[in-house]
This record gives sequence, C-alpha cells and structure tokens, in this order.
Amino acid sequence: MATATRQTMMSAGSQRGPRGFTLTELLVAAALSLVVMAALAGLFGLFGRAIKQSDATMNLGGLMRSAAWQLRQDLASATCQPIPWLAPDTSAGYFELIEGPARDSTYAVNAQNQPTDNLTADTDDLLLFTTQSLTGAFVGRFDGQTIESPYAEIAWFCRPAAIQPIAGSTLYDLHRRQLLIISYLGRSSLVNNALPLSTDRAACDLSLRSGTIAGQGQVLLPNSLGDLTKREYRFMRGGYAFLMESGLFRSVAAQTFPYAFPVDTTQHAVAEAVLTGTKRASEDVILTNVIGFDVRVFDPQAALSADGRVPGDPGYAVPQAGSAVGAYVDLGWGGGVPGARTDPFPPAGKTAFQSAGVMVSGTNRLPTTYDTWSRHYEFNEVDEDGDGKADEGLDDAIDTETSPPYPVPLRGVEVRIRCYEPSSRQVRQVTIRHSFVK
Ligand SMILES: [Ca+2]
Ligand SMILES: [Ca+2]
Ligand SMILES: [Ca+2]
Ligand SMILES: [Ca+2]
Repeated sequence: MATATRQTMMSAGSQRGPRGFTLTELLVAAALSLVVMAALAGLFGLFGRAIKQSDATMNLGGLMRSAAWQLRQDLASATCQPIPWLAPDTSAGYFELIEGPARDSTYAVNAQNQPTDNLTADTDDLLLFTTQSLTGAFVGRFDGQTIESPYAEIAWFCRPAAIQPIAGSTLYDLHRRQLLIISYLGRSSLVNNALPLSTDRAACDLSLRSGTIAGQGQVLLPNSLGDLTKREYRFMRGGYAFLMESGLFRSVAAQTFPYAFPVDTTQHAVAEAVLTGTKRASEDVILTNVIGFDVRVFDPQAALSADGRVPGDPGYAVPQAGSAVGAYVDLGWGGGVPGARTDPFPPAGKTAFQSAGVMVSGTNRLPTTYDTWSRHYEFNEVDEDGDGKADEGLDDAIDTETSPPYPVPLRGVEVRIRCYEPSSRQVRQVTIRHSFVK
C-alpha cells in the first residue's frame, strides 16, 4: 500500500502540474536574496551617509552664515570710524586689528595656487572694537543677573579647540567675547561704583578695567566708551586678577605702554580671554572646526599682479606699472620693522599697509596692529617716549611723543572664515567685507 502510494505520487509528480522547489533551488534563491539585501543595505547605508553629510554641510553652512551675519552687524555698527587719532572725551570707543604673524601665504601651495594642506590657514588675527546694537540691546550676565546695554566691546579671535578630531591638524574655535559697556552700574551694593577684585570676570559680561580708589585699594571699574579709547583700559589689558569657578584667582599680567594684547606661544589670544568653567564654557564660541580666520585691510594702493594675485599671495609677482590697484591685504605684508615716528609715512617705495608701520613711541613698537589710538597720551603727563619731557604738544610728529602704529585711515576690512566639516571632509569659506567709507 505504501509502495503503491509512493508510485502514485511519483507518477503524479512526473506529470505536468504544480511542482515544489528542490533544496538546491531554495538555497540558491536564499543566497541570491541575501546578495540583493546586502546590496540594498549597502545602498541605503550610502544614501544615509550622503544625507547625513549633506545635513552636516547644510548645518555648517547655516552656522557660518549666522557667524558672518553677526560679524557684519558688529562691523556695520562700530562706534567709530577707524581714523586715528581719537579723543577719549568724544566717547568714540575704539577699533583695533592685530595681524598675527601667520599668513595664508605662510603655507605651501600647489601649481594652482591652492593650499596643499587645506586644514591650515591664517588663524592668529584678532579684531577688537566697540559697537552698538541695532537690533535691541546687547544682553549679558553680571552678579547672577541679566544686564543690558546698547553698547559693547567685542573681541573676535580663535583659540585651539579642546578636542582635536583629526591627527596632525589643529582645528580652532572662533570666539566672540561680548562685554557690555555700562559706565555707571547704579547698584547700592557697590561703593564708588567699584567692583571688588574678586569679581568673577569669566562670569561677568562687563567691560572692566583695574583701578585704585583711596580706602578701597585695587578695584575693578566699569568702562565708558571714552575709557575704551585708551588702550590700557581695553579687554585683557588691565593687569587684573579674577576669581574662577574653582575658587582660584587667575591673573592677567599688568602691562606697560603700549599695552599689547596678550597672546600665547602660538600667537593666539591667551587662554584667559575665553569663557571657562562648567557654567559658561564655550558660551562665547560662535563657530567650531575653524581652520581660517584671516583678517585683511583694504590697501587702495596695492597693485595686483597680472594674473590677479594680491600682494602677499603665494606666487605674487610685482606687477608692471599701470596695473589694477586696490586690494585686501594682510597688514604689514611687506615685512620689515616699523619706522621712526619722525620719518615720512608711508616710507618711500611702500604703501602704508605694506610697511611695518611706525614705532609708537621712542623705540616702542607693537606687534603688527592697526589702532585708532588716543590723544590722551599727549597730555597724560606721562613721558611715553622716555626723552625726559612729557607732553610737548600735538602740532606735528616732532612735537608728539607717541604715534598710532599706522597713522592713516582704514577704509575697509575683509575677514575670511574657513571651516572644516569632519564627516563630509569638506572645507567651506565665507568672506565678509566691510567698507568704513560712507
Ligand atoms: Ca595672521
Ligand atoms: Ca591676516
Ligand atoms: Ca604723554
Ligand atoms: Ca616725552
């Protein structure tokens, strides 16, 4: 019976009609579908990565646009025209630009004039100035409370990031430290409008200077716009100590004329310039993964080379007479040393911003800096040039005892911000140009 049944089934199976799959066929089909699924998974993975990368790129683009917008706002609302000298009693504030020694041209380029190492550019420039908020008041923190002012002292600069995701390259954080200008605080807890030295400067968004008051000793005093015209009262110049979250004091060394902005061994702003501590760390960071913050000045006499290269660019060749002039260049791109205060300026054969500028008093010089300077050095009863006589007059360079490092107006600035997007390995740049000529 069993044999008969099997024969029946076999004869039925040998007839034309529905038939099952053999084990081999099933295995082949399963293997094929696995291959297809693997391919699909790979495709989706690729797609997902591409989406993630374009997300990251779009995100970076948005962040760079908003940083650029902020810098444009700050520059457009600067409280003064960058035309030396300024008088403190006109409450004009100040404008200071520091060209750190690194230049884009410091780095190797290929035949197409492109940097061979995209991750390295000029990051050691600093921009410091006073500005007015056109879109509501600036907001900051002081004494655990919110404070507001229409005016602020702003510092834009880079510092190396705490975590470096790419071996062999340094990524930077771009900081925008905003210190409110409120010259009278009006707090009943303050004697003589003075803050104690133990004020936590890192948690206090006020523009302050150190000072001495009889009976109170060394104190911190809030700056007015006029105070800030004087270099010695500006951000990081005060020679002050401040209390950190840890309870330890951190001090910024006292400086003497001409009050250079304090930089570290890599020529970037000292670590004390940034917000730290668990409560506020990175609050002043406006962009991360920055590989370029290159500030340039407009030189109306700078002659472009025949192929359009700007003075200071790699491969720049001194052009023939009659070539196009006017370009954004690194301040002091021609190198050399500052000239004597009494020498003609600009020096023969050089444009003002090609030159290294002027000694600011006697043989005192600043690192390459553009500054609106202050007239008060000429009647502060201090002998800045050390010739034994203080303040002889303002009639000409022979009578004055100090000089702005570049005693010429600044017509415009250009800032190139370059960022690296690690997940897509893309480099993006945004260029901000601002003309001070109205
Ligand atoms: Ca530089
Ligand atoms: Ca520069
Ligand atoms: Ca003086
Ligand atoms: Ca003198």
